[in-house]
Amino acid sequence: YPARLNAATELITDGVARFGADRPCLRTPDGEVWTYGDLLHRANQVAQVLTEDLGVVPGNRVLLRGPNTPWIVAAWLGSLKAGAVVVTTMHALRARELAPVVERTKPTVALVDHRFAGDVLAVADSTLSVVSYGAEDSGDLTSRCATKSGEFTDVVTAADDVALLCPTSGTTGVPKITMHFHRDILANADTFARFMVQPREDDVFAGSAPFAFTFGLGGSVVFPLRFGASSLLVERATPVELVELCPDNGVTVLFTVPTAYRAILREGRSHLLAGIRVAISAGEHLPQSVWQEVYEGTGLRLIEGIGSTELLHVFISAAGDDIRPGFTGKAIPGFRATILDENGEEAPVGELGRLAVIGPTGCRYLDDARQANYVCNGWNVTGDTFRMDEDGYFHYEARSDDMIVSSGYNIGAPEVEGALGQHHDVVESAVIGKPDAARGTLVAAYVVLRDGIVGDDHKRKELQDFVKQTIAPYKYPREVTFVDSLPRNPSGKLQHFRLREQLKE
Ligand code: 3SK
Repeated sequence: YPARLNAATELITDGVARFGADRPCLRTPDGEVWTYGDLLHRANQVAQVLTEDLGVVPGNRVLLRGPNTPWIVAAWLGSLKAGAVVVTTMHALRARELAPVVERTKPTVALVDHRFAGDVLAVADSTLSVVSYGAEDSGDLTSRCATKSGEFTDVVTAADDVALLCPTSGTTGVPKITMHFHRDILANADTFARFMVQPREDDVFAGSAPFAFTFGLGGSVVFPLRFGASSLLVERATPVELVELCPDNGVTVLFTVPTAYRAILREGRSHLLAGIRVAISAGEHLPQSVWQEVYEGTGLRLIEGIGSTELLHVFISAAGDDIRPGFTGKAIPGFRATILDENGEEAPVGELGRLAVIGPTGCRYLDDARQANYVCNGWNVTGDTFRMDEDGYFHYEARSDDMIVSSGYNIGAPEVEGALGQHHDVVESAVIGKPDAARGTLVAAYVVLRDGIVGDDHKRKELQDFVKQTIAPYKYPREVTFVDSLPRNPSGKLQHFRLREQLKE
C-alpha cells in the first residue's frame, strides 16, 4: 500500500468513482436501499458534522454504538474520512461494561443509535459529546447531516495511522483494546476476501455478526464495498430469520457461525440456501459433522476460517477444491502460520501446539502488558491449540484453555462437543475439565437438550454411550449436567471460563 492512505477514501470515495454512484450498496430487510452515491454523500455529511460542528481533528477518537444499519456504516466511514480513530462497541454491552472502554479509549464524540444511547449517556462525562442518530430530532446526527452539503475532502492519513480501536473480551472476559491501521482494514479484503470469497460485483453479502465484531465489519461492510458488491444489513436475527431473508433479498454470500448453519438444517430451512454462492463459517470452530451435514443437505462447501480481533479477520482458510473437511485450511495468501511448542519454538509437523501467525495485519494492544504474551518473536500467538500436517493444513484441537489432560490423555473439548452435537436430542454443549482426585482432571459436559426432552439419569447414560461410540471411549464425559442455556459473550462465542468459574464457587 502507499505510505499515505485513508481506508474510507479507498472504500467509498474511490468506490463511487470505480463502480458508479447509482450502484446499490446497502440494503435493509425493510426494503431501504442506499446506493454507493448515497453512502458517499452521507459519509461526507457525517465528516462535516464531526469537523465543523463537533470540533473533531485528526487523531480524535469517535465511539460508535449501534446494530447493523446504513447509518452506522456512514458514521464509520465519515469518522475515518475526518481522520478520526473509530472505537467500535457492541450495542449489547451495558453501562458497566462500556465504562472501562470509554475510560481507556477517551473518545471525544460518540455517535450512537438512539435506541442504544442510554448506556453511553450513563458513562459520558463533560469531555464526551454524545450524538444519537435515527431519532430525527434537532440535535440528532441525521438532522445535522441534512444541513450539510455532502462535499468533503478526506483527510490524507498515513497508511500506518491508527484507524480502529476494537475492544475484545475474547473468551476470557478481561477486555483488551486492539489497534488497527488504515491499511489493515484493506488488507483483510485484499487477502481473505479476494482469494477465498472471490466477490463479484453483483454479489449481495449478508451475515449475523454485529458490525462491532470485526467478523461482521469485514463481511457486512469492507468486503462488499472493496469489490463493488452490496450488503444486506441485518440488525438482529435468529439463524432461521437470517436465512429467510436470503431469497427475497438476492443474498449470494452468507457468513455466519457454525451453530447457525446447523440450526438452519435442523429447522428444515436448507432450501432457503439455494441462492447462496459462497457460505462462510467462522467465529467458532466448525465441526466436521456440520460441514458434512451442510454439504449433504445443500451441496454447499462451507468455507471455514479462523480469525481474531487481534488480526482483524480470517488468516487461515480454504475454498473450493482446496477444502479438506475437518481441517480449517492453510495460511491464506499474505499470511504465514506455524505451531509453537511450550518453549516458543516451531514444533515438528503433526505435533500439538499453539497456533502462531504473521501477516499484513497484526496485534497491537492499546497500553496493555498482555502485548508481550501475545506477540513473541514477531509471531501473533493465538490462544488455540492446532496441529499442522505435511501439506500445511491446520487441524483445530481446542482453545489452549480447553485442552483437557485426563489420566494422561489429551482430550480436546471441541471434539467431545462435536460428538455430543451429533446426538439428535442435543441442541448444544460445552465441555470443560473439572479437577478430579483420581484423574487429575475429568471431562465434564454441560448440555442443552431439545425442547420437551427430559434430562435425567437415563438420558445422561444414553449421551455418554453415544459419545463412546462416536469417538475414542476414553474421551466420554464422565459428568453430564443439563442446562437451559450456555454462557456466551456478545459476539456469540462460548465462554467456557464462566463454567470453570462456577466450579470454584
Ligand atoms: O474467528 C473469529 O473468531 C474471528 C474473529 C474476528 C474476526 C473474524 C473472525 C472470523
